[in-house]
Amino acid sequence: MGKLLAVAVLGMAAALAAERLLAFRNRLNAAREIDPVTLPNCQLIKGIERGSEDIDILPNGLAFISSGLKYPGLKSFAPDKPGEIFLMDLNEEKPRAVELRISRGFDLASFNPHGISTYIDKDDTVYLFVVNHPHQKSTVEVFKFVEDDNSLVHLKTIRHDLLISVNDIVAMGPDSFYATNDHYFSDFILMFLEMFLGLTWSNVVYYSPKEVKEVAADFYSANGINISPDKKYIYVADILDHKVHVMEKHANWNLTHVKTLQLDTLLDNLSVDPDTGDIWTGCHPNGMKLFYSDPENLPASEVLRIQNILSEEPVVTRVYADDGSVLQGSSVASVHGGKLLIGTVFHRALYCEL
Ligand SMILES: [Ca+2]
Ligand SMILES: [Ca+2]
Repeated sequence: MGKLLAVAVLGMAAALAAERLLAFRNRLNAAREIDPVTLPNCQLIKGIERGSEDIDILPNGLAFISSGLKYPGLKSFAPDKPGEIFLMDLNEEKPRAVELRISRGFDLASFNPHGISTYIDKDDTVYLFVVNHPHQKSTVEVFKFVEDDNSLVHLKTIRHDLLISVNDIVAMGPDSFYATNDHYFSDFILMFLEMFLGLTWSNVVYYSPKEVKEVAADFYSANGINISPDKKYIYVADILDHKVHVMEKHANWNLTHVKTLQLDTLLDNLSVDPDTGDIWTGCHPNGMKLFYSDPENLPASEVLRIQNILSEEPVVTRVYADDGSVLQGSSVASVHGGKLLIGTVFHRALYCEL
């Protein structure tokens, strides 16, 4: 009888593990191969070789690019080098990426930049918010951008118990923002278990010096976050659920769910075209390839444009797709005046004229 029970328990455990493995493979879209979509006028950006995870473009065409992310479980081409912020002026005939100098007093050695967001104050001061992972923790760094000097002046480091495993942010004021926590845990093994078990413990947090609170919850893994041009709606990408959530923003900063758009790809960061309101996203068609990063089977890139997300029938267009031979692991796509920048988690970046 004892042996029968042992076999039954083992059998159930094996069946559960197999079921979880299958669900996990589906979350990662592990079976998906892509059809390429090419764009005629693209070139790789010189000087960006080890990531361009997030890109934010000011209305005047200046683009900020975060580079050099070290993220648990993902590849890095320069694991010992600190991260950087690049600037690109899209008004130039042939835009170049220039590394921004960061003011003294900030710990550059542990700089590990991830999601970014810009905010322009009433006095035209430009603030750059950067998710940072010094020593694999999560902080939000607030910088002032000094254009004449191509530099960033560090203003403050924000830490909070609710900012656990921050992926991206969208600035709401000079010292307030919404942030996504892509996991409940920040420890790599626990993060992996959280994903493997399919727990929906990821959330969105609102931060201001006066109040910090969870404003949306129950995501598999909330990743990119951005805001509609009329400032009424917040968009959240759930990377492991292959969805974009539209949330309504209220006066008390709470968010309520409006609608969900289901896609067939792992959506990373979300950008919004300020002129049209279209959402542009950098996506990972197959998350398994991103984690394995096998030189024989490279992680692909995919850029989607979502038009009229609030309408009954939003239009989703695959603008660009590559099997990884040009660009591996696209995480962001941002547009300005007919120009498109595509960034990646740990690889290069692409500049295209549309
Ligand atoms: Ca961002
Ligand atoms: Ca991201």
